Amino acid sequence: MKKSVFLGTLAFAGLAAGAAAAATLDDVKARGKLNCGVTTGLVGFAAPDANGVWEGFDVAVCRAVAAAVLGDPTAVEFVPTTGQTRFTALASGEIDLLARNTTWTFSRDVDLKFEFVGINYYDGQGFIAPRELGVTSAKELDGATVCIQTGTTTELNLADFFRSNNISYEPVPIETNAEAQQQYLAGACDVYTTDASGLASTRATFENPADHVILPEIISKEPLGPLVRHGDNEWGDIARWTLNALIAAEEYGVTSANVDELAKGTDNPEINRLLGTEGNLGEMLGLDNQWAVRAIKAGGNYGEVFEKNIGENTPIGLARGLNAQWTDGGLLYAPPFR
Ligand SMILES: N[C@@H](CCC(=O)N[C@@H](CS)C(=O)NCC(=O)O)C(=O)O
Repeated sequence: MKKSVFLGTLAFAGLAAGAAAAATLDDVKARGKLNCGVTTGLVGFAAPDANGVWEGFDVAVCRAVAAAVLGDPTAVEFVPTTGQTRFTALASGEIDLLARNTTWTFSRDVDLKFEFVGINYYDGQGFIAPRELGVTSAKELDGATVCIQTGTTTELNLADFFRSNNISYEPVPIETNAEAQQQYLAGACDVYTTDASGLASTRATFENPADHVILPEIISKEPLGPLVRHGDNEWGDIARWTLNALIAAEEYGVTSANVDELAKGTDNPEINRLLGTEGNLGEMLGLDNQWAVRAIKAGGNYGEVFEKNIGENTPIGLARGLNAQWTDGGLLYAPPFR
């Protein structure tokens, strides 16, 4: 008797979990739009262009997911979030996906109950200072005022770094990157600290970028990646494998230019499974077999997205570094498409 009640409860819990698991995909399809959380603006990563159209390296993740799920990379409602508001926006269901240079940490994953679906940029925290200050190392910053975005890992790492080096600082808390930029340029703080990619982006918008130096210390690991709510594994799978599809596409030489041609079939079984001419991976995701073709066409493979938005030929000027493919000495490594 007891046993059957117990089993009944389990069966019910199973059904409830099944219903929850389908929720985000169904919601997105019913709405016809993906609600994607991004920054309030970080050039190269996420910012509206002159026509108000969002573009950037993180924006590309939103567009690829929208293309995979809805067949339209423009079917995205971009929701600007700050370091403080991003997690509430995701937890409350205001957004379906957060793609906003967010560091994958234990407590965000486990305690805040999110699911990081991968890493789209391996980063670390750095410092920028006016050249005229003559500082050559972060260890010389004893007593400095430091502009810092609240609600970030940056805040916590800064405290750790100064404490372990036995030096002191005065934080100047700010909410957005735009505010940081303004305060820093106005001299409200001696230095600005954030993810090194954010520093490169910020410096690129300065009138005289060469008047500012990025100090040599990288004081933390900041694996940045998109995340979804914990507990909706079906939706998490879609986001995870869309990002993996962009990474794998680069590894296999599938680009926005040749994807249509390769989607007719190739001699490479992995490419065929990725592009849906062999197997039924799309169906396993609850999508169709062209999902990855559409994701890749949206903004190109990972390498194309990188080069177009933040690469060495853009004002941001970031080298691939750790973000090169594993076959090129980097850390990018998509699990097998099989
Ligand atoms: N990766 C860190 C920091 C993220 C962060 O807030 N970065 C800043 C500077 S790179 C940013 O995105 N600012 C854009 C904005 O203010 O909307 C975290 O996850 O806590």
